[in-house]
Amino acid sequence: MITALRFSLLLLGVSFSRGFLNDLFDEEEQAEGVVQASKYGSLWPLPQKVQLSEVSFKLNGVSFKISDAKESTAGPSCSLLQDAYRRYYEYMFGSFKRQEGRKSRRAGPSDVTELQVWITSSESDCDSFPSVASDESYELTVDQPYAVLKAPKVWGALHGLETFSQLVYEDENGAKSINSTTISDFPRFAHRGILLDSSRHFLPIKVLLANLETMAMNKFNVFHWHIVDDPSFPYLSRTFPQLSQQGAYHPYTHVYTPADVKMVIEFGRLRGIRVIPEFDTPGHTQSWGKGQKDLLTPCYSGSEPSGTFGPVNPILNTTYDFMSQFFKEVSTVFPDAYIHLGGDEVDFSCWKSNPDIQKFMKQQGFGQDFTKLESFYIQKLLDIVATTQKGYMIWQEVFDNGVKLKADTVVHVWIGGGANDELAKVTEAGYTTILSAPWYLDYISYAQDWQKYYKVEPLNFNGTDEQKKLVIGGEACLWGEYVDATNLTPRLWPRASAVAERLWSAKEVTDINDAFNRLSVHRCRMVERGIPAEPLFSSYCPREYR
Ligand code: CP6
Repeated sequence: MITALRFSLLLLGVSFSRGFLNDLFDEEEQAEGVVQASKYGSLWPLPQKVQLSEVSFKLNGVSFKISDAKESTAGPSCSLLQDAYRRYYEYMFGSFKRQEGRKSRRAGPSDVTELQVWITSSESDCDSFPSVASDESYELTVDQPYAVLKAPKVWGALHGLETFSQLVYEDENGAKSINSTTISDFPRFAHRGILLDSSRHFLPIKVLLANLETMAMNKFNVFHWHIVDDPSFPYLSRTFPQLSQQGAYHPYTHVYTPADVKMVIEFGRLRGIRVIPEFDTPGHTQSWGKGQKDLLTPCYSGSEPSGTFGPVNPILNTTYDFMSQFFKEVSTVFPDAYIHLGGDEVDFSCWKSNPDIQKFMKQQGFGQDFTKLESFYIQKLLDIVATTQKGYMIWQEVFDNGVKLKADTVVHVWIGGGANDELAKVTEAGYTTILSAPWYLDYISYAQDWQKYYKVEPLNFNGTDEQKKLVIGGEACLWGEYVDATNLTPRLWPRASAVAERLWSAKEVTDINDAFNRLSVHRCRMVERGIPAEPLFSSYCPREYR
């Protein structure tokens, strides 16, 4: 009985104080790990400024509307917003069909009958793609009879709709309720990403879309699509269709067609999420070699070719002709201003074994320093990609090897040991950077590892304020060796939610117990929305996954 009560109180969330709960629960119920009501309800990630009051209003699903404010610069023609209104209406009240059976009730004096969405900037960005510079801020006032959501751009409005939906709870009679609230919110970091790997295992479009949807629930705004790698090449290139014909696990069932890619990009855009593809070279390219003759370096065993292949062959003109054509296509298929070019973990043993490479090294005066050869390749690749008008992101090794980078390059820090020193070095050199080293979610362990991700402070390195401004965010990485459609979603959520709050909320938001209480309910909300997010600890949800 007391446990059932505890959860109905949780749903009530903000309308009861801690004192009330402390009186109600005995010692055992206070044991560590028991979910308690946070004064911030189930808000996740926690907004920058929240003022909650005890005054509560009812919401009537039959009459409640989300509408464009009269003064808004985005109206009924903005399908991004209209789609979002429909999505959030359904998350709050269920689909229209489910409503039909219910008796309609007239709006009462204590009702919030409408959420008015007001885009204030003359350019709403409704038909644009999000970028690292997008304004994601919003202000939300919940009052009677209207709630008002004000945002300069549609991107802030999307986040504000999610926040509004997180404020809605059911009272003891199951009536939808919301408290009088004022929120002013914006992200701490501009780049808040998730890396998924569709090469080690093919990830069906359905899985990618479900995760974009969940990213929006957590205010993530970058999908880093590590689309190809050694094991398979599922990207269907119009220019080089043989790459996936030969390099995918299956040439029709395990590929992303141009239409599939378009769908992922638009689904993301409608949720304020950028899609940044990664085409990692010169290492991690075994699958490329199957469909593109002479692209990879032949390895030698003594004086004979061994029949195996190494990284991209950096000494042939044909390599650069291929890369030019390939990245020209990629730059038109993916609208984001950035492409991730990889450059990590290049294995030099094959290059060392090859007599033609050795000869080239001598000619160039590289000696035995193969990082110089690696940099030679990357430098040419970066120049090629720069002609497509795209910016690029690269893994940290490219910076470490001293490659000359464009000023707007994003250096991606991933190596666990010394990540803080690396951030200091990269920002001292004046480059923008994002952090992934502490957020390798493919590593699993017993117990609540979300707490480890949560406790990371990305700016804990030695550097000036100017340097710290160059840390534009981070990404949680879920590499694909041990995940496919069967287990990806529960492995990612809610563990990635810990990273979401670290990248969105104020630096001072570090109370791990409060985080546990809010995240437990946030996780149940994801479950209720059909996302099989794994539990944090012993607990139950009012509406379990089925
Ligand atoms: N694949 C690619 C990987 C990894 C990287 N790049 C990786 C390396 C070490 C760990 C996890 C993942 N699987 N292309 C490094 C960025 Cl611990």
